[in-house]
Amino acid sequence: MAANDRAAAPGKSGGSAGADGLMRASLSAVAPGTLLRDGLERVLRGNTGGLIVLGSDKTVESMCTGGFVLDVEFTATRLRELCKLDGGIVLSSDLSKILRAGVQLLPDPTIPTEETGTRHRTADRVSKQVGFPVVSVSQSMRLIALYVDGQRRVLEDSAAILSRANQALATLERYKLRLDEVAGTLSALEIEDLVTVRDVSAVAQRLEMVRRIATEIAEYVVELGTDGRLLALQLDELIAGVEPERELVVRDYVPEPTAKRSRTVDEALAELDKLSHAELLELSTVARALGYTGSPETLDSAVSPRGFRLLAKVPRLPGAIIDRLVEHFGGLQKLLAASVDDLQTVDGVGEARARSVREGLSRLAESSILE
Ligand code: 3AT
Ligand code: 3AT
Ligand code: MN
Repeated sequence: MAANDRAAAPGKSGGSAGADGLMRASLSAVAPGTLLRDGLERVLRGNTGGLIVLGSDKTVESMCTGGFVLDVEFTATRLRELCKLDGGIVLSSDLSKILRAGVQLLPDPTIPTEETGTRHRTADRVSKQVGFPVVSVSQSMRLIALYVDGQRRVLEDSAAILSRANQALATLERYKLRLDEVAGTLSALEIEDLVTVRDVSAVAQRLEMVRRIATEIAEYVVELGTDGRLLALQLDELIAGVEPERELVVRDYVPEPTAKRSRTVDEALAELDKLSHAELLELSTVARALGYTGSPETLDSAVSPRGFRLLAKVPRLPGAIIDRLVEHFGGLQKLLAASVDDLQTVDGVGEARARSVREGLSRLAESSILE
């Protein structure tokens, strides 16, 4: 995003984005680097205070009294000047225009609010009633707050957010190192056919931990706008391939359905996602999320991968072919034992591709020997 870009409009609650999605979109609309944020910082420095509704529709219109109808292009300096007036400001839903200024907003007074001060009570109620985000700039407390869907977020300066983000990034780096270790061990055990449920659970656990801290950092990136560009690059580099790897591990190991238990790949991924922080630290609960029985003996029982994860490491092998290879051979060990001729019996695998699979797997086997 270029500096002083107009941010994408956040829209309003009740849409498909969901409550968290609207908060994220709203934070992005007021992030550093946007015209709106520039305007809000000017209002803050000007010390006039402000009350700004980020969108307009019939409901917003019906609660506006007094003030002026403007319908002019949004600029940061106009916002600052208009905040010198008493009352609120209404922007168009795409944030491109200032529609009204100096209006008294009259939201439904029965909507509960915990805020104090007429400005902040109004901001809270209007956002709840109309669904559009509302920003208040407090004159007495000198801060900018965003009201979205019943939540209030104070906008912090980038230095404070960056210091927390960098701590999270250092944690992510440590988690990622550990993940690479256990994933490497799993590959080696897979080649030797010595995998236990414990090894799989350890990798699933580490993947999930990395994913969670990465999600946290991604939220800082949104809040930081243009101040978060470097952070975004570091994050992308650290988590490249983590999300696909998570799915591949599950596809490799989700147990075959039995009369008693069955779990699809999507269900297992959702179960992993649902684990609380404490549950994630227990390998037996992670194993249960994957679809295994969670007893202590289970962790030591032997399992074999289907082969999706290692086949995905073979260069230039399309997903559809990987699926057919796994379906045809039924497991990694059979794939490792297959000759070029065997491989060619699979639909869509010609001689060249069979050779590249054969060589790719052999190379993986050599590089993954256990130390
Ligand atoms: P001044 O002439 O500047 O005193 P004003 O009409 O310009 O009056 P403001 O919009 O600046 O008024 O509001 C000043 C304060 O008046 C803000 C708030 O503490 C109080 N106030 C305004 N409307 C209400 C209300 N409906 N209920 C309670 N307090 C109100
Ligand atoms: P500060 O933290 O002091 O900025 P506050 O919640 O204490 O905010 P005040 O009662 O001091 O708010 O009112 C300050 C201004 O807020 C007065 C007016 O310009 C604006 N304001 C308050 N209520 C409304 C409203 N219903 N519609 C439009 N503007 C309002
Ligand atoms: Mn006040």
